[in-house]
Amino acid sequence: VEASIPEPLREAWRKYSVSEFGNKEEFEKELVRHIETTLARSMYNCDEHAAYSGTALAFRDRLIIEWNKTQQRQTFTDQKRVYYLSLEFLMGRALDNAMLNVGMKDAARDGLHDLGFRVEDVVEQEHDAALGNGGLGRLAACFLDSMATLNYPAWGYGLRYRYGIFKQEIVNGYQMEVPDYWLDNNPWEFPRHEITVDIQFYGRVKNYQDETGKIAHSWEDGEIVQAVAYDVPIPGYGTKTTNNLRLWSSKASSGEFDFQKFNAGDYESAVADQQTAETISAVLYPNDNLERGKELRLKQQYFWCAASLFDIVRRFKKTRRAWNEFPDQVAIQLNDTHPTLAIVELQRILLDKEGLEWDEAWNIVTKTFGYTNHTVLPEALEKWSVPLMQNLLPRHLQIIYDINLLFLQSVEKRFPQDRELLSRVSIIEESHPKMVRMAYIAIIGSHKVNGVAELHSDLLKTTLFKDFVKIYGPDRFTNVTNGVTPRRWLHQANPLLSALIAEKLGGHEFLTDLTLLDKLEAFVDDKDFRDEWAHIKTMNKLRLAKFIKRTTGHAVDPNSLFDVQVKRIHEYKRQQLNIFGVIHRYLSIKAMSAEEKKKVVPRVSIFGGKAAPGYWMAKTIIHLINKVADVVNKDPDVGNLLKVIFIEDYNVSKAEIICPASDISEHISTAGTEGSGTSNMKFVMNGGLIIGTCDGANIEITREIGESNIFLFGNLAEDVEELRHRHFYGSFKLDPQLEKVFTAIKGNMFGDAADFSALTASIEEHGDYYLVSDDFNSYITTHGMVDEAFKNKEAWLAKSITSVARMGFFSTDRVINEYADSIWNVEPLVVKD
Ligand code: BZD
Repeated sequence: VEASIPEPLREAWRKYSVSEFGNKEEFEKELVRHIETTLARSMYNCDEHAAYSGTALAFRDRLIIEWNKTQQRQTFTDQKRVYYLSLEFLMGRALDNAMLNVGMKDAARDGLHDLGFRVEDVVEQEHDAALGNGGLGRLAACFLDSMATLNYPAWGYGLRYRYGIFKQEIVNGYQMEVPDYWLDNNPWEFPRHEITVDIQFYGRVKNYQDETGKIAHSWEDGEIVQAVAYDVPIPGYGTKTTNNLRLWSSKASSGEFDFQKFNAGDYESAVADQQTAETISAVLYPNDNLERGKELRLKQQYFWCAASLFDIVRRFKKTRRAWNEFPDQVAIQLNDTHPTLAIVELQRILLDKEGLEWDEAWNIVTKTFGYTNHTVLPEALEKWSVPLMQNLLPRHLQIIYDINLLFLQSVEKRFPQDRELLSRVSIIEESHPKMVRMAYIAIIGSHKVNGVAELHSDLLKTTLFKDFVKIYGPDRFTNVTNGVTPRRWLHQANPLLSALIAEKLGGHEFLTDLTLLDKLEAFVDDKDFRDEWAHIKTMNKLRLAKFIKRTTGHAVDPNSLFDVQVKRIHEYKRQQLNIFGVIHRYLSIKAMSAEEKKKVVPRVSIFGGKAAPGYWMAKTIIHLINKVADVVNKDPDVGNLLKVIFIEDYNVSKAEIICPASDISEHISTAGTEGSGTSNMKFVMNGGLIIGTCDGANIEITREIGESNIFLFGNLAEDVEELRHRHFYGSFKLDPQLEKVFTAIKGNMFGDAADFSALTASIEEHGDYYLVSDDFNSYITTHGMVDEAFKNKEAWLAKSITSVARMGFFSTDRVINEYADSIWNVEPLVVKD
């Protein structure tokens, strides 16, 4: 609906148009106004939480003013936009980020101080927005930051889950899951109750002849659920651009249907329908890298794709352009296969609603979409059962069959008589029941497919998607190595280091051109600089030590070597390798004489991460870590030489404290299994060194920072298959040092050995799929080298500084520019003041 104010009246609007606060006093005025009126509090009952809400509202006003202007600008210039479709946006906290991005943190700090608050405490009041599982969701959040900072006209589209990723509690060493209800008092979203889309499910397809005599299809009956838009402003750093993240919430449609139910006195059943509708956006699925084929998940996917596509098409139609211009105006990026139905939905809209011919429609579709793959793990590849899809989305299944038919015909023409090839690349897997392979739709329906690190993209081309490379040629497949936003992961998480770098480089320009970090190398030998660098690491370790003391009760010594592994718990990420290594270290220390102990480098092994609630083996790993901690931390033979800490409920805001405080962090996945990894980048950017396998982005990090600045170990990806084969068909021999570790576990050293038997058996008896035993020796030896290196403080510092100086490549700004140039073909919209 157009609701524009007529030109003669606009002068009054302009005169009274809201302006944003520009200094400390104006900020204070806004803060007090919000506390006293919006929140109905006063100076007599204003606690830190109210101060947080007031501050957030003041900044929110600022953001929305710029958001409005940005949207007007983007509409006015009418250039191509990017739409990033992701089921997950792991945003973390927004306030600190907003203050830093708009450059008003100092004003806020001083203003809050005048009114009796510390900005650090106020920032702490915010609940993390945790609409994601791990790397994939956090990558989407970093992308939003970079797209806004680089002034790209870009929107994110996602789901507004009522419950984000669960909160993890550790009870007697076991993980417990508690729901994360986060929406009360969330100041960062704007409900757009006027922006709604009706979404259809179930029903049937009717074929009819249209006016021209052609057979057409319409999808009829079934259920309607309403999608309501909630907008979250995304401020760029040091720019006026404030982009939009649109999250859809589900609601019962207020249509004829339930109206009748209410009228017929069927009140309870009408309310129940309402709740069923609201269930769609109720909860984020907590599995990472595992597909379970639940109908509600498919409903979520379609609900979100259909609402987003409707919105995008509506915006395009306002421009009154011809349909063939759609791909010149719209680029849609699929964050993994979760939004693959968007491809089918756009084809359906063009065919059934807009009346285009198949070929013309399909040409538009394939030019519009790009698909990013994040994993080669077979258990993570999305497949949906044909009967399920037939029932929920009957018209979409028809279209999928048509896409498949035309695709297979074209393959058959190019590779006649290759039945094997046809069955391998068919979208439909001929199993019982038949399954729809979503990745194949995503490949066939996109113009570019990318992996997230070089090794990963190579593996896609030579294994999973090999046949498609043969069919389409290599150009459809490309690599865009991941990154992280330096605004959150350096400037916000590590203000001391950011300030020191700015002092040396003469300003904060490196935050928007991270390659400028290379200028730091000139100071590697500067004594004062090195001292300050070392001092900052100590301060950050102290901050983490305080946090650990407060949350776990354990005192850790900041002079120890802090060894960190924080990420989702997964067998392929091999936290079990790490904890077995810790046990090995523990046994070695216990066997030492007092003299020998004097040479030991004291270590704190820090773990954090959630296990998917149904992933038993991952939960067993958490249990073992906690049991080992119980024993080690109170063993007087060990004292400060080894501490084991499990940080409960690892999330984005905890990562901001943990990353700057590590000496060494662990990125030790079985070679060839980790798509990229992104915490590896965060740790190195903060002056920590890493121990890692030749996997994912570790390889490119090594190339950038130099082999002498990283501790690599373990078998290579190219050897994995052969080793696995040998485990099964040859003889399996447990590594002798690992055997000692297992003997300790089986002797009940860490509680009832039966609790851990699945874990040891997976290695000894079930083929050691993740090569823990094969890599154990190399892992232990390399940790010995880490200890030796840490003793030489000066050499360690040089490695730390040099590595940071060479991390410029891993900014998401570089990543986004690559997507923009090679996949999206969009230009930034630069803003003049
Ligand atoms: O994506 C991760 C990969 O495992 C990392 O190697 C990579 O760095 C990041 C970013 O590209 N994948 C995920 O985090 N995947 C999920 O969280 C996920 C969630 C739901 C369903 C399937 C996977």
